[in-house]
Amino acid sequence: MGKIGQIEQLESGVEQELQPPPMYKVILNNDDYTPMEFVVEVLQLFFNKNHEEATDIMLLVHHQGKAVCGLYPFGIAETKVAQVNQFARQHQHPLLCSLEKA
Ligand code: TYC
Repeated sequence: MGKIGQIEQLESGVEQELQPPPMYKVILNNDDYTPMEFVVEVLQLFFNKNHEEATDIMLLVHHQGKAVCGLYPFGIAETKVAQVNQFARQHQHPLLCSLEKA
């Protein structure tokens, strides 16, 4: 067990704040209708990927059904999911972004 874990076990309470926040995976899910180039644009706009990285992730989703596009604390993950789903709806695409505990 690491040092921070030991402190937490000895004196649970204030020291809990030293723990890193729980992280959440932001997931892109495949569908049959969203254009590939739109997904690449989403990955560049919301997840700071370059065109090559974005294309690789998009193809992973296309072939596997889903892929992780980023790992964030809950508030940031939740905001990314809402922003991506709103952006997709604005453009009339069914693209679905979701969240899983890491
Ligand atoms: N499967 C889509 C197509 O063939 C492309 C796609 C990729 C859609 C990734 C969603 O998250 C996605 N146009």
